[in-house]
Order: sequence, then C-alpha cells, then structure tokens
Amino acid sequence: PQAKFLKDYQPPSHQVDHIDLKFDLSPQKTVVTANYRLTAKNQTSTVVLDGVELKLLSLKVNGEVHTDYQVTDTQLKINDIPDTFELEVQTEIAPELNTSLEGLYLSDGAYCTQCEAEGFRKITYFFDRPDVLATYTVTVIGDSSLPYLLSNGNKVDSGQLENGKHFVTWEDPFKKPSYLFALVAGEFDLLEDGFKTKSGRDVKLQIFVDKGNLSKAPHAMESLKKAMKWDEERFDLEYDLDIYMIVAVDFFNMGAMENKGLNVFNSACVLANQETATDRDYHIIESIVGHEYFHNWTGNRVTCRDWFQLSLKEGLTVFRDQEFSSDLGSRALNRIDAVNAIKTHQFAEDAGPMAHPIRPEKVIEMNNFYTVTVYNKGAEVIRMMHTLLGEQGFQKGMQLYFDRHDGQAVTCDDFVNAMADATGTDLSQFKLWYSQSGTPKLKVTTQYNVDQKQFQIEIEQLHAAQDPVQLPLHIPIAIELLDADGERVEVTHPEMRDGRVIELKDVKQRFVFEQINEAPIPVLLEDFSAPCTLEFDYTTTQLCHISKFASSDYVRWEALQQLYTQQIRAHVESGADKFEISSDLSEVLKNLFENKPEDLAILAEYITVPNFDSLSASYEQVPVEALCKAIDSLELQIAQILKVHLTAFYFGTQDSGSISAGDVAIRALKNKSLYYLALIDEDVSEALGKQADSTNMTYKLGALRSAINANHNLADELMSNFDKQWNHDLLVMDKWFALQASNKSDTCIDTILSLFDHPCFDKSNPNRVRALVGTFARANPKQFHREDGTGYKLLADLISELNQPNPQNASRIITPFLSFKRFDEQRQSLMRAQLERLSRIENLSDDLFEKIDKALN
Ligand code: BAL
Ligand code: ZN
Repeated sequence: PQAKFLKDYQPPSHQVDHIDLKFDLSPQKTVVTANYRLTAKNQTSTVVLDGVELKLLSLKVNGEVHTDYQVTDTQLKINDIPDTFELEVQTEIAPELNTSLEGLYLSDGAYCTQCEAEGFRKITYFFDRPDVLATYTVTVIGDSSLPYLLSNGNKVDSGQLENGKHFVTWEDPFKKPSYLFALVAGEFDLLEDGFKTKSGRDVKLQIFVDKGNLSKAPHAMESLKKAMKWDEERFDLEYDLDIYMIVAVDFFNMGAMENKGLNVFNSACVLANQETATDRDYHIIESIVGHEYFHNWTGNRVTCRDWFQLSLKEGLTVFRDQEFSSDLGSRALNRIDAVNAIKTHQFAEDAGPMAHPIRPEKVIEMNNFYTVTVYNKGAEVIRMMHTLLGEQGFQKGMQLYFDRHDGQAVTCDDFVNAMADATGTDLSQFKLWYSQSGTPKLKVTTQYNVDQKQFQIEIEQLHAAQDPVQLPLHIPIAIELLDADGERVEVTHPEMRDGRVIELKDVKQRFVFEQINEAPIPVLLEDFSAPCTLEFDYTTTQLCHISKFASSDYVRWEALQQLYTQQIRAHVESGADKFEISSDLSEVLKNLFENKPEDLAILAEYITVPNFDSLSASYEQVPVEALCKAIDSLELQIAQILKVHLTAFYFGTQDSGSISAGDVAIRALKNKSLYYLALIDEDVSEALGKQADSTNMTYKLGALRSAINANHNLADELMSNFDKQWNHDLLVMDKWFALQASNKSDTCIDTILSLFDHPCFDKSNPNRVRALVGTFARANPKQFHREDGTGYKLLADLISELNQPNPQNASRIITPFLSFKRFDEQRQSLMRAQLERLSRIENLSDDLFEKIDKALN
C-alpha cells in the first residue's frame, strides 16, 4: 500500500459548487445518480475522481454519453473533457453486502451511511476529500418498508411514485465536504422536540430509534437541548438549520458521526433508561451527543483542509465536550476522566510503534488515525492554549477563527494563528506541539533558601529519542505551593499567569519565587496543565500532605494515585510476598471517610487504584504477574483498612433513585464499597444477591462486577440470572460479555470461546466484538498475557477473521499487540509470532498492514 504525506498536499484540480444525488434504494442493487458541474482550476483535459467497489452504469459529459475514461480499483479517470462541464455518473452498489460499515450499508434492515473519512467513494465517483465543499440536493427513493427517507439539511419535497415507491428530497444549503454526507432509510420510532435559539429561531429536534426503543430516547434529547444551550452561552454559537436529526443504529464502527443536520449514532451512545443503562452510560451519552452537536461549528462550518489536520476539528471538539461536561457536572471528575484517557492509552500510543504527532505527517489508512493522540492529546493541546490565553482570550481567538474561516477547509496552523492574532500572543514555538510526537518528561528539582526566603524550581524538558528533531516545547506549568499547615502560599513571579501558571520554553529553566517564609510543598503540573510526565521525588509524607490540602480535587486524586503507584512499585521491586501499605497512607484513607468530601463520587475515585496499563507505563519491561498481584494485594489492604467505614457507608446510605449528581455519587461509592467488601467479607453474599436484583443497572452491574472480581461463589449464579433476564437486549448483554471477558480466573478464555456461540453474540457487530474480545485484551492483563499464549491466539484469530469483512474493527482491536516489545522475552516472542502470522494473511487490509508493519519493523 501507498503512504500519503502531509508535505505532498496539492489543492484539488477542480471546483464543485453543488451536487445533485439520487438514490434508488435496493439491498443488492442501489442505483446512485450523481450530477455535478466541475470547473478546472488550471487548464487540463482530464479529471481523476475517487471511487471504490462501484459498478459504473453510465457516464455523461454535458448530457452526452462519454466513453473516454479508465476505471481502476480506486479511481475513475475521465479524459478529453472541457474546462467546465456537467458530469452525470450513475453507479450501482450493494448495501446488503457491505460489511465494512463504510459507505452505504444495511444495519439490521435500515440503510445508513458512514462517510468519514473516505467512505463517500464507496457511494459514487467524486472528489472524496475534505477540501472540496459543495451544497447538496439529495433525493432518496424507497419502497413502503422504508417509511423514513432521510438526508442532510431541510426536507424540500416528497411524494409517491407510480411504482409504489415514495421519495423525499433534501437540500443542505451549507457547503460541506463529502465526508459529512449522510443518508438513512428505514422504519423507526421517532421522538420529537424543539429548541428556540437565542435569536428566536425554532429548530425541530428528532431522534430516530429502533421500534420499541422510544422510552430510551429522552436522555439523548435532553442532552441535545443542553448542548445547544451551552454552546450559545459559552461559545456564542447558534444552530443554523431548521432541523437536527439523530438516528441510532446497531451496526456502527465508531461512537457517532456528526453529518450535517443528520447525526448517525451507535445505538449504545443514544439509548438509556435506568433499567438498562448505568450512570456512566448516561454521562457518556450526554458527552457524545454534545460532541457531535459541537462539531456543527468546529468541524462542519469550518472543516479540515486534509485528513492530516484531523485534530483541527477533533482536538477542539473534544476540548469543547469536556468543557460542556465540566460546566454541567463536576470539573474534577471530568478532569480525572480526561487524564486517565491520556495516561492509560495515549502515553502508551506515544511510546509504541504507532506514535504520531497530533497532526500526523504520514498515513497509509486514515481510519487508523482516529486515535487518542489526535483526539485526546489534541484536546490537551487546545486546553494548553486555553490556559495560556485565559477564557476571554481563547474566546476572542475562536471568534476570529470563525470570522476568518467560516465555510472553509483549513489547517491547524490557521487555528493557532487565529488564537495568536486575536490576543497578540506569540504561539510560534507552541505550534511544535502539532509536529512533535512523544510524551515530554519534566524533570523538576526544587531548592529553598532560608536566608533569602527564596524558593527555586528548576525544570528541564526531556524528549524521547525516537523522533530525530525534538525541539523544546512551550509548556504551561501550573503550580501551587502549600505550607506546613496546608495553606496555599501566595506567590508572585514576573512571568506568572493568574498566580498559577509559569511557562517553560527552554530546555531548562529556573523560576525563583521571592518572599517565601518557609520551605513549601510544591504541587507541580496542577490539574495536568500539560500532557507530560513528571519526574520529581515526592516523599510519601509530601504526597499525603497534598492529598489532604491541595485546593484542587483533581490534584488530591492525583496525589493519591501517586501514593498507590509508589506503594505498588516498591512492592514489585522488593519481590516480597507480604505487601504492607504505609501507615501514612492508611491514615489518609481513613481520614477520607472520617471527613468525607462533599462530592461522594470524588471519594469513590480517591479510593480507586491505578489500572494495569497506567502502572505499566513506567516500566521498561512490564512485570505482568508481579504487577497484577500487587494491584490485587493493594486492593485487599485498602478493603481491610476501610472495612468498617465501607460497611457503615454501604449499609447506611440510600440513594433516591434519580440520576441527579448526588444520587449518582451515592451509587458510585456504594458500588466501590461493595467491590472492596466482597474481597474480604463472606457476609456480603446477601448484599450481593440483593443488589444484583436491583432494577437499577448501575447497582446491578456493580454487584456482578464485585462478585466476579472477588471470585465470589455467587458469581456464576448471578451471571446466569442476568443472561436469562436480559438476553433480549443486546446492548445490555454487551455489559455481560464485558464482565465475562474481565474475569481474572483461568477459565476465562474457555468461557470466551464458548460465548462466540452465545445466541446474542455476533462477530459482525462491532459493539459485541469490543465488549467481549476488546475488553479481554485491554482490561484483563492476567489472562490476556498468559504465558501459554492462548490469550494472544484468541485475539489474533479474531483479528484474522475480521480482516476482510471489517478492516476498521479488526485494526482497532489489535492495539494490545502493538506494545509487545515492552514484555519479557517469552511473551514478546509469542506476540511477535501472532503478528507475523497476521502479516501473512491473504488480502491483508491496509488498516492492519500499517500497524503490523510498524510494530514488526
Ligand atoms: N468524526 C468522527 C466521529 C467524531 O469524532 O465525532
Ligand atoms: Zn469528533
């Protein structure tokens, strides 16, 4: 396969202002007729259009049949054409046979499309690239089994046809690239509502769900209205069409897609009621509905010039959805979530063979770059700009960005330039965040001078050697100094922003703070102000101090995470059998319950130990068994230390069954309590059984997770009851599959193999695959990394099976193999053997080729 390079970007050869599309739908023979005028930008007599897996039925130039053309697997080259001409191209496609879930396909009988990044070329011949912007008129023709025929924009015509079919015509007045095109046709239940924009326009809101699921749509609708209001209030951005539609489908490779006016969602990211969805699901739905809505401005109105610029819209829109969730809920909890994503997944990506800057420079298969780096590190880069410019400056930058670029396809540089110009800030060095990959390490030393009452912080930025040119980055470092009583020490420094942010620009810099009366305890990189790792020798006492007194709840959580990490590392290094947690930490833990924070959900996070992936990041060679064992031992000790407190809380607290933040927090802490109690206390059987019978899914799942994790003798029975109760609801069964896959006991792999035959399991559905095999490989290190290699074989077998039908899904679940070089020799060779085996598959997809090739070479 051919790699594409950012440096080779060329503007499109032609301009297309408008495209007319007609779809005559049929499962095996959908006929697509496209009409559009092409105008050459430079003199030429040929044009090359993208098109894949299309049957060309006819081609006309200016109304005349044209025969001078060549078709390849990926392109149509038309020769002998004038500078400006009308093209009519008719193609035939077979949605029913399209298992890749890209282009037009059938999801459980409903037609739907997924065109980002390059799926439109599976629909018709066109310039399938984001910098060709056109208005669309789309006519969809279907039979009576498809009552709803949807596309982007406003409905302008509809009617019956003589052959018993009917049609609907849609017009999208906003210019868009082909990746934002969408079509949906099927039978649905419909939830309708409305929103009045701040300028007084009425927008119709519609959510389409599978028949029978209407009662699970209101939460998504409420989320949509909240998102529309929030974007008006915080970003002064108003919706622009008369209608906003969301359709939930069961077969979908991603979470959701922001097609203009017609979002297509994975049903898992729409449907919720308390019986079927957890509090976490509710939160994720709100955030994804928001994310797709926010794309209307950051992505759709202003889009990307080319796919290397993906972070232009994704980093920015993730930042916006994080802010939405934080403004509506708990800022600290949302920050914990965001940082966990970086520390658990992005740091690993940066350290592995697929490391890339947030603006990649070389791509074989674009679908491989919808990554935590582009999305989540991209959002951190936007957040750093927000930190450097402040909310007001950032909003001025956004305003200028839209003033300059509304209706255009632009680059990440254009975005940063708008931020810089609007605020008069020099962001030239800051732009390096877009071109350098890898996780910078901040090495910090401090010194206190009693006589001069000076406190010095010296910071050095270190970069991984993997990239040849690593220049020093512009890094905002937020700090807080605490005195011995835990009070915040007010500091002034000539170069400090808002009394908390210093800016590191050189390789090494020293910051001197005057008038400091005693040696303070520094909080460094407060609230994770930059996506870096920190090297500073905190003592246990200092971390305990920070965990009690830091003004940010996030920082307290972070200090506890570091304490747990220190304890685990020390235990792994000692090789001792017995693991005893430090008495300081033990006191801190008890104190957390004796002086509970107001937000009980934060308390649940405080007592959650770091996961295997984030712990393994700091090892050159990951000590699998020792780490798994140490995590288990630490949890056991926490359970013992907090037994009385957890018991009192668990049995003495009731929620009132709502989805308010207070009730969500109670359920989170009760679940965490039961999780720990199940590890040490046989008496929780009754509680486990009772909670598993709850009609609230958060409780129900919490009970099952606790039972499975503790290998409790009730686990099998509870799991079997759940299966019987819920096997009619596949989204609920995904939770059950994921629980089965996370079982640490040695029977796990056999269970998974037998579950491939479970009536609810279906390898062609990405949600099922992710729940069962994705969870196993990502979240069950003990069984996945078994020394006999059966865990690796299980994953590789499935990847091999999915390679042809759904390359995108196959490529997504291969991630755990990519860091194989970080394991011991035996595991390395077992994983390498599986990767080599995969590399020899006949018709290996570009998606898999790109990752396997990078991993092995
Ligand atoms: N654009 C792909 C899905 C999303 O990020 O919203
Ligand atoms: Zn997005």
